[in-house]
Order: sequence, then C-alpha cells, then structure tokens
Amino acid sequence: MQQTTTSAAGLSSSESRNGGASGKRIAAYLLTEYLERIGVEVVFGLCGHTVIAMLDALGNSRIRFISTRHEQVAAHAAEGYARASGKTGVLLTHLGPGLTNATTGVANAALDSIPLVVFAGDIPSYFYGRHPHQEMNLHMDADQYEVYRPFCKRVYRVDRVEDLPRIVERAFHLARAGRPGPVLVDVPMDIFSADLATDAFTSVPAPLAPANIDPTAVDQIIEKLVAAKNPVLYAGGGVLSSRATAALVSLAESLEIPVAHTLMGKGALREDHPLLLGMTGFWGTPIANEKCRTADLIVAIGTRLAEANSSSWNPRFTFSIPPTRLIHIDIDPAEIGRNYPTELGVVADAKLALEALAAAASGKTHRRREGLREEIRRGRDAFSSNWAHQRDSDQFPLRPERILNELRKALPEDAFVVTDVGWNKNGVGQQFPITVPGTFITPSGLATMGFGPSAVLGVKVAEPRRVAVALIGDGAFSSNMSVIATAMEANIPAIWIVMDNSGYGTIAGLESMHYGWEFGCMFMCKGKPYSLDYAAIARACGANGIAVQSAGELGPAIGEALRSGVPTVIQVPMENAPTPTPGHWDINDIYRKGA
Ligand SMILES: Cc1ncc(C[n+]2csc(CCOP(=O)(O)OP(=O)(O)O)c2C)c(N)n1
Repeated sequence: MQQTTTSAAGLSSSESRNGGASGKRIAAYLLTEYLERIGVEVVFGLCGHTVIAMLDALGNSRIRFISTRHEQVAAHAAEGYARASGKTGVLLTHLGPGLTNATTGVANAALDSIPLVVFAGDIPSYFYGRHPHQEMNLHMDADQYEVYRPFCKRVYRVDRVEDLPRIVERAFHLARAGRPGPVLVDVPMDIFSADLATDAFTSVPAPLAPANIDPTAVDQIIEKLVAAKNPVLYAGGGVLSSRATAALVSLAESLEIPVAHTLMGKGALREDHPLLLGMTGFWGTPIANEKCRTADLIVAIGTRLAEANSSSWNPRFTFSIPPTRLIHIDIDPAEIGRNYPTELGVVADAKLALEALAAAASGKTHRRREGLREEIRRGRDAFSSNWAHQRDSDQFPLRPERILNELRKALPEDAFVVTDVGWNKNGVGQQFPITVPGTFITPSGLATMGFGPSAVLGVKVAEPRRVAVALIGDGAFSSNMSVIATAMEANIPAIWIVMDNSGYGTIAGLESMHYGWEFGCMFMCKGKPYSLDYAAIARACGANGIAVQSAGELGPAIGEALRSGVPTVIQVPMENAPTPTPGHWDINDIYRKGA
C-alpha cells in the first residue's frame, strides 16, 4: 500500500501473484496477511535482495511500510512506536550489513524491555555452507542470526517453510510474554518464496492474563508498609509499561508514602504530586537519594535497580540495603536479589500487584507522617532553586535550563518528549515536569546515542494526533540525519530540537573534569569549534529548519513548528554546562591522570 505497488500491479491477478489456486500460496503473502490479522499496522525497515518478496507482499497489504535510510533508525523507530502504542513493534531487515546495522536499535529495545519482532532475510537455504554473497559465517554455516543472541529473548532461523507459521506465532507471543523484549525471525529468502498451505497460519498468539500477586504477599507487604517508619515506594519503567500509575498513586496516598523513581519510571506520578520525590541516582535529585538512603523499607516495583539509578550501588548515596529492607516486585524473576539482599521478592505484573496493594491499603491506619509533604516540598524547591535564575536566562548560547523551560511552556501536557543521551536525557529526567504518564521516552539501559532522533518517528506514527518532540544533542543528531528524509517521505511531522554545543558535551565534561581538556570529544575544523547548519540541512531535505539566534526566539520557533505540521529541525546553540550530579557514578573513581 505505501511503498511498492509496481510489481504486483504488473501481475494479472492475485491468484498468479500468490502461486495458484492449488491450496498453496507463497509464504511471504500468507505471512503478511497473518501480520494484518494479528493487528500489525506498520513495519519499519530497509530493503535488500533477501526481503523483496516481503516488500511486494507488504506493498499490497493494509500494513504501512516505513522505509528508513539506516537500519538503526528503523529499529529505534519501531521501538518508539511500541512504546507510544503499547503494541509490538515490527522491523524488517536485510541480512549481513542490514542485520548488523539494526543490532544497536534492537539491543536498546532489549535493555528497556520493549517488545519487537525482527524479520531478517537470509541467504538461500540451499547455499548453507557455501558462504554466498553478504553472509557472515566465519565460524558456522548459516549462523548470522547468532549475532542477536546476547540480547534477544529468542532467535529463530526458519529452515523449513512449514515451520514459519509456528515460529512467527511464537515470536509475537514471546515478545510480549513475561518481561517484554525483542525476538528475531531469520528467514532464508527462498523460504519467503516457497509455497505453503493456504491454511498454514492458523494459530494466533494467546491472549495473556498478566501474572497476579499472591494474596498472602499482599497482606505481608501492607503489614510491613503500615508498620514502617519511613517507607518509600520506588517506581521503575514497569509501572509505566503495565499502565499501573493510577494504582501507584492510590497506594501512595492511602498510606502516605513518598514515591521515588528511576529514569524509565519518570511520569509514574505527576510532577506536581506532593508525595513525589523525583529521580534517584547519579543524575537524580538530593531529596530522592536522601529519602531512599534513609528509608527503613523500600518497595521497588518494575525496576532492575540499575547502576545509574542506584549510584553504582554505593550505599553512601542512594540505597543502603541493608539496613534498609527491600521488597521487590518485578515481572522477571532474574532481577530479584540481583544487586541487593531482598526481604521479599514477588514475581508479578506491576499493575495487578499495585492494584491489589492499593485495594488492601485503602482505609488502613498507618504511622503518622506529619511534615512529610512539607519536607518533600522544601527539598525539591531547594534543589530546583539552584538554577531558577537560569530558566529565564537570556544568555546566548542558551542555558539548557532555558531550553527546557521554553519547551515545557510551548508543549501541550500530553505531548511526547523523546530524548537521546546527554544533557537532554539527564536534565529532563532530573528537571523537566512530566504530568502525563508515558509521555517521556528515553533510552535507559543501553543509553544509545542516536535513539532520540529516530524513535520520535515511531512515536509520531503511533500517535499522529499528539505532538512528538525529540530533544537531542548535536552529537546524536548528526550521527544519523537521514531521519529528516524519512520523515518527509513518510509524512511524519516530528520536531527535533538540537541542543548544539559543538561536541559530545557530556563526555567532554567528564574528560575536562578529570583530565583538564576535551580531547576527542569536541567538533573541530581547522582548529576552530565546528557546528553544522542543521536548519539548512533540514531545508535541503524539504523540511522546515529554524536556527535560533537569541534566547527569545526559541519559544516562538517551537510554536511555529507545532503549527506548521511539517517535520521541523530547531537548532539551538547551547552552553556546554554539565547536568548536576547529586548521586555517584563509580567511573569517576577510575580515571587516573598520569604522565
Ligand atoms: C552509540 C553511542 N556512542 C557513544 C556513547 C557515549 N556517549 C554518551 S553521552 C555522549 C555524548 C552525546 O553528545 P550529544 O548528543 O551532543 O549530547 P550532549 O552530551 O552534548 O548533551 C556520548 C558520545 C553512547 N551513549 N552511545
């Protein structure tokens, strides 16, 4: 429907296209019809000779195919789509270089527990062992799919066309079951073209009732929370992906418990909620770190208590477990007890667990926590007042705080803010008010530079009526500017705000702090700082490009982008100021300067 119509248009009938009326049809068409049946709306990808049969089938289906200029872009876009829609993202890649280009995006989805199904074309199966064109097989025959093994939930190679329906059903099932993540289906190109019984694709992924919490555990947890002196609820990305935020609020309010969150958990409570402490860890907030460190009981939900959020697990900064006691609720049993001794582990869906806990907490008498809300307010205000003057600063290049301030003022509350890595991710996690759950989309586990510019495409495809803005550094944006071309071709009016500090600012800041210079981190040309004209590049692609020349121009520029309905790049020169770091990161103890 979207990209290719010519090859099918050249055929006389759907019967000839599909291999005759003998009860058999070509697998690629049956597969595509199955994808339609199970609700796939869009496939992101990039062509290659191994997937042309799929392109022909997709081109004649209701499924939208969004062709990108780099497979990493397609993978991040598929992830952005999955995160904004709550559905499984689907990716199509060629073998060899196509598959390897996509690895970073697929691994990013894996580490953030996002469901993806990746279809990769492969060499003709009858050439296994002969090392045909573009195959990577230096150690084993036909094993390109092994490249995905360390980060996919399952990697399948389809060796017989009869296995394709079962494997595809398994892939969509596994991508969502338990802890979500990517699954690879590697298909030799002759299998895409092979005949298959027309009724072969019969079974669809089973509807899944999420894992419930044991009622005894509910009673135990509520008893412990009620008795605790200064407990904290700690929300991770699982709270948002299972849409559990209302239950979290209800539990927190019933027992008057403050809530801290991870980077992925930002938005679990409205930013203006009086029980919200904020983000923990290296780039967290002092009040969140302090209340977690001194809590007698923490109930952590949907988080892996990862390094950045836990100040490298150093007990002096964020979590001190023990003496703090930990109850950990997560969908993945492997996460429980990994980094901290755990008093009680519960394997359950965050929403069902929080709903059961909220129901059991309702009306329960708890310890008095007079002054808690006031203490949180004072703690948050004290930290935020450190840069209050920067929020309205007219300085040029702009202060990052001014950029956040202008963005928040200009955006509707339900707009998506997609970040990359750098000041954008760390600063938004720490300082940007998010009031609608799920509107903050960021790469956390793999922290991939290049995520934001591409993921925003998928977010906007999933929610075309809502605003989607990518807030990104110039390093990330210039790593793959082909996103503008894809946005133009696919008519995706995304907005990119490029925080331009002429370099990989975050790493430059670390190097400067420890070694006194920024060697290898800044963009230089002929000995001078080098900044590209990103706005002109956008215009060269036929998109809108605005180069902000003063602090006062940013707000109107965002307004113009929102009104235009055209893909827009806003280039904002920015001071390379570090994000405040109230927590700890071990790397800072490793650097040693020598002769
Ligand atoms: C693919 C990849 N390469 C390298 C890094 C290491 N890294 C982390 S932050 C950063 C700098 C990002 O620069 P930019 O996008 O300009 O944002 P800024 O730090 O200037 O805000 C780099 C290179 C990474 N996270 N991902």
